[in-house]
Formats: sequence, C-alpha cells, structure tokens
Amino acid sequence: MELTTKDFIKDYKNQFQSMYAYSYEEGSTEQLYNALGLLVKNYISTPWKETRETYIKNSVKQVFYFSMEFLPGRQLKSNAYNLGLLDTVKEGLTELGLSFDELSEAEVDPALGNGGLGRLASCFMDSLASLSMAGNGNGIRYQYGLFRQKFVDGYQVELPENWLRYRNVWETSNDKSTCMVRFGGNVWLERNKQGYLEAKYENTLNVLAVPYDTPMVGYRNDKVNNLRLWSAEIPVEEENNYHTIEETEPIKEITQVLYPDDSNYEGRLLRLKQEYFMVSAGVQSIIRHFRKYNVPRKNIPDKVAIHINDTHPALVVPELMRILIDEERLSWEQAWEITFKTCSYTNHTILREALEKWPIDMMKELLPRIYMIIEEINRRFVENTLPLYGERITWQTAILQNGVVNMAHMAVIGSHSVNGVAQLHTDILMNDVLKDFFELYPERFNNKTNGITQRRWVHLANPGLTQLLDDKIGEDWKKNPSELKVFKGQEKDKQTLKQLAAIKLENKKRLADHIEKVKGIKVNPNAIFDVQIKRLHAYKRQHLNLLHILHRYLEIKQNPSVDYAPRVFIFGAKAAPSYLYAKQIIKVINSLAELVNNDPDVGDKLKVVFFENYGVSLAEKIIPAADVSEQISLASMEASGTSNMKLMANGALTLATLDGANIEIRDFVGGDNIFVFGLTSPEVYELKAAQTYNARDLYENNSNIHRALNALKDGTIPNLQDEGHAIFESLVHFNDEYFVLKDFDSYVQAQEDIDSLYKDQNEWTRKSLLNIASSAPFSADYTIKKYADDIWKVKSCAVEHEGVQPLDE
Ligand code: 7GP
Repeated sequence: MELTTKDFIKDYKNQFQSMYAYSYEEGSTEQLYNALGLLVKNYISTPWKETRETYIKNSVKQVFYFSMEFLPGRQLKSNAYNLGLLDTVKEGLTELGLSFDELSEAEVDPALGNGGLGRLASCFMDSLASLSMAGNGNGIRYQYGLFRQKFVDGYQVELPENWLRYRNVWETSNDKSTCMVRFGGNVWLERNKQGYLEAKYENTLNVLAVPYDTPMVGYRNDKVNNLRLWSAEIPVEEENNYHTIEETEPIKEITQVLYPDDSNYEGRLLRLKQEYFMVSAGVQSIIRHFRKYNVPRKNIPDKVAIHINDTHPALVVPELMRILIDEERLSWEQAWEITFKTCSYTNHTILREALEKWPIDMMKELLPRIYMIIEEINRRFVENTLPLYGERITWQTAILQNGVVNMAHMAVIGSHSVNGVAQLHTDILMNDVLKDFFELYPERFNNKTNGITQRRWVHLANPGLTQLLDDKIGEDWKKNPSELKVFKGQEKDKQTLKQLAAIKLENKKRLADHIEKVKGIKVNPNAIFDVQIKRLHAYKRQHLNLLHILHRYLEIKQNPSVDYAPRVFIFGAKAAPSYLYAKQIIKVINSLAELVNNDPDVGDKLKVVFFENYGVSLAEKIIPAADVSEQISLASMEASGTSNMKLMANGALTLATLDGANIEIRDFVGGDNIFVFGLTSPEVYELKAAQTYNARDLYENNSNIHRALNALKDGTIPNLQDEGHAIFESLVHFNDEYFVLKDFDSYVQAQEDIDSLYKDQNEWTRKSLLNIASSAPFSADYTIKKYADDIWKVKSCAVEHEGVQPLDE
C-alpha cells in the first residue's frame, strides 16, 4: 500500500490524540504502541473488507483451518512489513523521536499454543494469505496463554500469562456473528408433523460463543484473511439466571486456559468442552453463511474445506452431521457424503500417549446428541467393514472401543484425506500407527511435509541475511523461494562468504548482548552457538545434549588443554507442568550451567545458557544467531520438526538423527552439509522388536558413559536434590526408553566433527550458504500449495478493489 512519511506522521498524531486526548510526546511506551497498532489496523481494514467481499462475490472455495492452537507471534512488525509500510512507519517514528523497535517490543506475544502444532498453524495462515487463498483460522481465544516460565533455583515455575491485561489491538469482537453452543441436558428424537425425526433438548447448558477476528495480512498482495477465535460468554437472555460470580464460572472457564500439554493427552472434561465449543461455533458459522447466501447444501464440499489440525477438532465430523441432519433436514447418506468430502485430517504425532481417547460416559453426558451420532457413524462403519475385512481389522479401527471414543479413528473415518507432516512420519502412519486404516483406505493417505514462512523467519528476523540475498540474487526469492537455489552459485565466492560470516557474527553479537542482559552470562561471539529450542520431552532428548555437555566438561577438567572449539550451548524449552521428568531435566541443565559457567578451568570453551520462557519472539532472536541446530530426537519419534527448517534457512548447520523432516533436509542439502548420527528409524524398530537392548551394559562397559552418568549423582553437579538420580535411573534401571546411551558415542563423534569443521571458517560458511540456498523446499508456501492442490482444491484468488459490491449486511 502507498503511504508517505508525512501522511503517516499526521495519521499517527491524530490516532494517538483521539485515543488518549493528549499529545504522543507524553505517551507511555504501551500507549505509543497501542496507537501504532490501531493505526496499522486501520490501514488493514480496507483490504480486509475488500478481500472478504471478493470471496463472497466470486463465491470462491474457502478453507477453514480448525486448530486448538495458534502461535502468531508479535504482529505489528509483520503486518507493517506485509503491507509494505515498514520503512515508512520506521522513518515516520524516527522523525517523531520514537523508536519502532522499542514500541514493537511492547507488544505481548500471544502464546495460544504449546509448540510446533500451533506455530505451524500460524505459518499456514501467513502463507494462505500471501498466496491469495481464502483461508480462515478457527480456534479459541484463551484468556490465559501458555504459562510464563520462570526459573527459581534452576527449577521451572509456572506463572499465569495474562496476555489480555492490556488491550489486544489486533482483534475485533464481532457481536453480530455469535453462536449458541449447547452442553449436557436430555436429548431425544421425536417425529414432527412433517414426519421428520426432530432432536429435542431440555435442561441444556447454553453458552454464547463470541467471535474475535484478527486480520491475517498477505505479503504485498492486498489480501487479508481472517483468524476467528471464540470466547465463551453467558447468553444475554439468560443473564438473569446467574446470581453470583461463582455461578458464571462453568461458562467462563471454557475459554480461560490453554492446556499446557503437547504430546500428551489427559481426559479432562473441561478440555472436551473446549473442543466441542470451538468446533460447534466454527461449523455453525460456516453453515450460517450457506443459509444466508442460499447455496444448495450439496455444494458445501465445492465451497468449503474444513481441516482438522490433529484430533482436537475431530468433533467437526459429528457436529457437521448434526447440523446437516437436525437443522438442514438432509438424510444420513446425503449428510455423510458432504461431511466426508468436506473434512480432512492431519496427524502430528505418533506418541501413543498423545492420541485422544474420550471415555464414552463423559461424551454421552456432556454431548448427548453428538454421542448418538458418533454411535451411528460407528455402527455403519462396523456394518460396512466387517463383511469385507473381518473381525480383527474392524474392531481395531472402530471408533468406539473398550469404553472410549477413539478420536483419531473418527477423524480418519470422517475425512477424505489423512496426512502426516514429513515423509518418514507418513510412512510410519501407514505402516504402523494407522496401518489397519491404510489397508481400508489407502487412497486417503498422503504426505505433506511441513514448512515455515520465510517472511517472519528470514526477512524480518534476519535483515542482514535478507539484504545480502537481495544484493546477490535479486529480490525474486522473496515472492518465489525457489529462487534461493541461485545462491548456490556463490558458494565459492570469497567475498560473499566473508559477508555471510560477518552477518552471522553480527547476529551472534546481538544475541550475546541479550544473553548478558537477561542471564548475566558473558559469552564469546566467536564461539560456536549451538541451539536446541523446542518443547522439553524425553523423546526430543535434551538429556542427550546434557550428557554430552557433561562429558565435555569432564574432559576439560581432566585435560584443560583439550582441543575443543569454544562453544555456547543454548536451550529454550518449556516443560508441561505435570511432566516431572522433563522438569528434572531442566533443573539438571540449569545446575550444570551454574557449574560450567563459573569454573575458571573452563573459560570460553564451554558456556551453557538456558533461556526462560521460550516462545516466538525469543526464537526470532536466537535463530539468526545459531551455528548449530540440534535435532536429536530418537529416530521415528519426531513427526517433522520445524525449528530445523527455520535454523537451516538462517544458515545453521544441522546436527541430526534421521528423523522427521531431518531426512528431507539431508536430501536437499546433501549429506556433506549436515551432521548425521545415531540409529535410523528401521534400526529403532528392529531394536525394539528384538528386545535385546541393555542400557546397563553400556553404562558398565563404556567409560565415557560411565563417567558422565556417575557425575549425575555423585555431587559433581551442585544444588541437585534427586534430579540427577532420576535421570540416571531412567537410563540405567529403566533401560533408557529413548536409546540415549545407544546413540551417545555417535553423537559425541558428530560433535567433534563439528569442532574440526568450525576451525575452517571458510568451509563452514560455505556449508552454511548451501543450507540457506537449499531451504526453499521448506517454505510453508509450497506446503500450502500442495494442501491446496491435493486436499482442499482451492486456488489463488485475485482481490478486486473499489467498486466491489458489498453482498453481506
Ligand atoms: C508437533 C510435532 O511434535 C512436530 O514434530 C511437528 O513439527 C509439529 O507438530 C507440526 O507438525 N506436534 C505437536 O506440537 C503436538 O502437540 C500433539 O502434537 C497433538
């Protein structure tokens, strides 16, 4: 969009004054930020409106991405950037004596997700808008985001993240689009005068779903999509039935907290309420649109694609059936055909403990009508499957099993497409986790390897690299990431390599300053910055990283002149509050950091930094400064990973097991430009099947392992209670579920290879360049194009400006 600095300055002064009734010169940082955010939102409002009108006018097919989690990160900078206004805004503020960077740091980072799944949803929203595709997000406006993590004595402590305490300038509450969601009560079917079976309800708990819309701004294409987050409120007409604050609690609590668990499932009633609340409101608002424009219901699959982001929104299947049958009066067969063609499902984990299974009794009581429909879906499924595939497959794939509703089974049965998020992960779904379904419906299965948006993770997070790329290969890569491969041509250019190394060093200096500021630790910017940033989980093996650091420390103590390249090990990770083992790992890493960072024998050779409260904004600071990307999950366990992609795009070299998307990263960048170690996925499967693994043997016979493990419990690491013992026990007594000890030697070897290579700065930077140049396939734009072509069948849509007739209202 076009805007002069002069106009911006005028607009900004007016905006500030109209909000606060005094001059911006007297404003606090928060006020200055709020005024700027609202002004940028004003600029967005026209393309936002026009986009919506264009979709309606052209009746384009729209995607609704249903997700319990979104992690958009701060939006001021990215919105201004995508609109093409960032430079103007920065200049204007400078003229007013204000700093854009300072103002943008005042924005609270909405933590409405746990980790990879939520961040992927936000990368997808960015790509959908940037590709001019009609893509809407549907989720929950949690009053509290993921907990704020603090370390006290090295222990994780969880504090509430009251992100809405200050106003959220990006959202618009949309009172005219509320929906009613019903829970509990009695439900029965009654034949009415026209002969229809009608669902009758009594004594239900009625909850008003209020939508809050947030613009999702496309990159320089005047396209703005919608992220709709629902908040639970008391229906106005029922306000008089509530007499005390306590009585209103059961309603308000529905959208109060985000469950701070990824990769784990707990059958909590409130969580089921959240899932149905979000699903029902989302589906109702879609169908309302069809009623309004009088679109024949059978055309729904041509006009709408509903995506089920992991099983959390899988109730979409029975909810859509309910509305089509009970409200739209379609037959079961018609409703099923529409539902099945409309829905698609992505699985994000193979961890058994993450697969949702709701007790039937709970489902029946909370969602009686929905449960009736699930029963019927299951009955028909069994009826059709049994004669063709026999007992074993039928009962193993049924939705209702042993007193529970299996949500993954419902999602697969109710969707025309089922995908994993990296090739290996999809293979594992087909051959293991969902193998019986693969036999029933091979045509539904497909792979969609994850991707990330370069706009946030390179253009904005790493302006130095972005400028270098612009200078060396032109600006086309920004719209068309495949152009990045042209950068390979510079691999031998000394000048380019020097510039690239200088940019990395600058980024590292900036991070080093930040480390000193927030952690009080002085680190050497010329050291290798080695980064592991992701949720804390045993399968991700932060404790393998920990054991290696401990090993290095002990080596240095034994031989102070050992030839290690200086290294800073950087961690960012939250542990689920109930996940004791993960919290113990955090504590041990923090205590080890304490020991290592203060030992004069160690000096620059080793520093350990564990950031508090890892999230999107912190990732934006860390990633551009990384040299080494730790992707060390046990092969077969990490569905894809996405920090691997962000780090690669910023020139970090990957240290990886052949797991998730690491395999594809290796394939694109070439085996010489990545450090691979450890068991492969087939080897892991084999070793598990053979049941011959004996971790104690490794402890007893491998001197490095022996020494490091002993140091966990002999007082070497200060200030531990039993945390070191707990890790020791899990590895030695409980036979090391994630084969940490098995992979230890090859991990240590790979780490030494990293040291050797780093000594040859030219060669290191050349490999770094090749990583950047090979990162295009991991652009979310490509991922989204594949979803759009293969699953959703949606196309890019040019937005019409001016003179578009508003059809809605
Ligand atoms: C994550 C996976 O662990 C990660 O490998 C993947 O890159 C990411 O999804 C995006 O696909 N899963 C979750 O965050 C999660 O909560 C449990 O999964 C449902």
